[in-house]
This record gives sequence, C-alpha cells and structure tokens, in this order.
Amino acid sequence: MSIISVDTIAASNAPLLEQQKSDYAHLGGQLARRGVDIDAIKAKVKQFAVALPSWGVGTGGTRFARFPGRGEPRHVFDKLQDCGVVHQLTRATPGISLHLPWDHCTDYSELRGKAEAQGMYFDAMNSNTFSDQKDQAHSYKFGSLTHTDASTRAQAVEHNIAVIEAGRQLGSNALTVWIGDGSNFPGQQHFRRAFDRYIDSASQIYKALPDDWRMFLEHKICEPAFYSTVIQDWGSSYLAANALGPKAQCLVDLGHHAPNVNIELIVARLIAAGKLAGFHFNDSKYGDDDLDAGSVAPYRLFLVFNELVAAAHEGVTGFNPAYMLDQSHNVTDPIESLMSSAAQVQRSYAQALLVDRVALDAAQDGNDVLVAAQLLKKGFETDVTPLLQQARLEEGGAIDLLGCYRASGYRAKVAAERPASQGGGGGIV
Ligand code: PSV
Ligand code: MN
Repeated sequence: MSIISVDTIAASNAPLLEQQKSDYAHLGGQLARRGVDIDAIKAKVKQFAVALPSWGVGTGGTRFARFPGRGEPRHVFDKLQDCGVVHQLTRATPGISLHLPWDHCTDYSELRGKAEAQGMYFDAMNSNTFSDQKDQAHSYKFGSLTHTDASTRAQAVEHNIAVIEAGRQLGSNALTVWIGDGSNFPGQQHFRRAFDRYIDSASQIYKALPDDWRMFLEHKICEPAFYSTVIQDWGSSYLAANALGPKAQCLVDLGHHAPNVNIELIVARLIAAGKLAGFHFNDSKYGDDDLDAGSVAPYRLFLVFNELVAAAHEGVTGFNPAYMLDQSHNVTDPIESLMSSAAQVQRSYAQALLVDRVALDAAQDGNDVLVAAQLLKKGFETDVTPLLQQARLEEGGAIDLLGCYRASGYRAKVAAERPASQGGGGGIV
C-alpha cells in the first residue's frame, strides 16, 4: 500500500536518474581503487533498518513551550501513516517503536494489519511510568518502579506487563524500560534501597517476558529528576541487566550522557559483556536535547558505528543490537527530520563499512597512531551520498528525500484532514 503515490516518487526521481548513475559509477571507481566493492556495501546498507519512534512524528517541545506544526497526528493510526511516509521514501525504517499508554489502541490486531499492509512491523515497546495517567490510582510524582510505596511499584509493574501483552499482539519482541525515578535533593532518596527496589520490580516484569523477548534497560544521567537518577549510567544499567538475567540488556540513548563522555567506548564495553541491547539515536549539545541524529556531532555517530561494524566483522557472539531513533522535533516537520536522520544513520553505517579493518588492526598492533586515526577519517570523509541514494532508488524510494516529500504535498493534505492541535506552555509558569 502506498501513501505517497508511486508516480510522485517516479516523477521526483526522473530528472535525477542520469546524474545519479554517473555519481554512483564515479564513487564505485574511487572505492574500487581502495579494493572496496561498492555493490557489496550497498547490499549491506539495504539490509540495515532503524526503527521509528511513534512519538517522533508529532512536534516535540521543551518544558517551556511547544509549537505544534500543521497536520499533527491525532492518534496511533495517524502516527502509523506518517511513519509509513518516512519508510516509503527512505526504505530504511520498516519498524515502529510504540509508547504506551500514549499509543493505546482498542484493537491491536487492526493496528498490526495496517502496519503490515504498509510493509512495516512493530519494534520494541516502550512503557511510560514517568507521568501520571488519567484515573491512575497512585501517582508517580515520587517514582514508579522504585517508589517507596509497594502499591505504586505494583501499579508500575502491572503497566509494564500490560505493555508486554500489547506488544505480543503486535508481533514485537522487546520491552524498553526507561523510568524517570530519582531525586531532586541530596538526602531525598536512599540510593542503595532505591536500586534494590528497582531490581525487585524489574524482575517481576522480567518474569512476564515471553521466551523470545528481550528487556532493554535505558539509562539517563538526569531529568526529570535533577539531582540523582536511579538508572543513571551504563554502570547502573549493567548491574541491573546482570541481576535480571540474559534477556535483559542495556540500551544506549546517545543523548543520555554527560557532555564529553566517550559513548563509543561504552558501546564497546557493552558489546564485550554481551549486554548491548541497542540504541536510541539522536544528537545532543548540552544534555538530552534529542536533536536530529548526526546534526551536531556526525563523527561521534560514525565512531559508534565503527564499534558496531568491528563487532560484526569479528563475529562477536550474541551481537544483535536493535536500532531506533528517539528525537524531539521542535522546529522542523517531524517527517523531514525522521527521513534525514534515518539517512544519516545509514550514512554512518556505510562510512564505517569502508574502514579497512585489516590495516586498522595492523596499525593498532604496531602502535602506528596516525595511520590508525587516518584510517577512520578516510571512512568518515568519504561522501557516500550516491551509494545511499542508489540503495533507496533500487528499493523504490526517493533519490531526493526532501524534494520528493515536499513535492508530494503530504503535509498540506493531512493538515486539511487533521484539526490544528493546541500549542501551549510546558511545565514552567
Ligand atoms: C527519555 O528521555 C527517553 O529517551 C525515553 O526513551 C523515553 O521513552 C523517550 O525519551 C520519550 O520520552
Ligand atoms: Mn530514549
């Protein structure tokens, strides 16, 4: 089922075909001189998928304000359709990661059927115990899975189990747990007891996982709790994943670290420990800014992929990370941001595939520092745009993502169908 007509995509591609052919051949010639087969890299890029966050197709905001765009999705079916546009043009985003109860739906089999008709499936499910829902018996103001009150913890556990059940109906096979639990004042929380309560609650959720499911534990250095966070870093996440068992692994959201933290090193450590669950890709300048992937620090994204490609190349056992975007699109059309972020993640992957692993091993073993550094730079500095475009073209996508999307008039069309959503203030008064 196509949301953007096949003719629109063909019309957008037509004037670019000749130039595309020659750019691809030129890059192919350059790579051949390095002993790299461009078609082999293209085949790997075509296999690569990054899941879309359902919450990413709506305009995001800060705690100060949100400025909604036109044609905001009204419900999960609208979100699914917007995700379908991203996938149709990029051919790189067949998975959708849902967030409950934001994406609550009375008929999950209908939702699953619609996704499948779009050639899509449901990736990891996310639970929300970081905000209170209408008619909820116990408040999460002072925590959820780690709350001092047993009934509040039980309610949060129950919600996670309901999310697993919804995910089972949707064909998902993973639950991502991120909690906002922590403290705002020194002394507010007994650190060790709060962590113990987390393990106790999380193990009840773990027990409810179907056999073929994984549980992704997502850490975050701060926010919404500003003084301390229970699962604040990969160390806490790793301790928890170990305590829970083999199905529990650590999810790395790129925005959830202190500035200057070496995220690629964390990735390498988790791979070595067999505990890398996967990623929430985004970029950041100050903290959890949820900026578009690679928009600020593309080299860092490349270095993360360098670790991933190295692990795959070396055949590390159990290495099977899940890839998702997690961004907040505050000032752009979310569909445009998601498309360019998916392409950016693919770009980093392709560039990492170009690194000469044999030469890098030799340079590392021989302490040839500059050559090692330059081998990485050589991959990163290669403009793989024609390769990405060719992969999309061959899969029925758009050579020029933005051009095609804008020519389709999709945003204006949905703006006419969907009532304008309210903007408004955030939490600051
Ligand atoms: C928290 O900052 C986070 O990264 C988690 O993944 C949430 O599920 C998501 O953002 C949406 O709030
Ligand atoms: Mn995240």
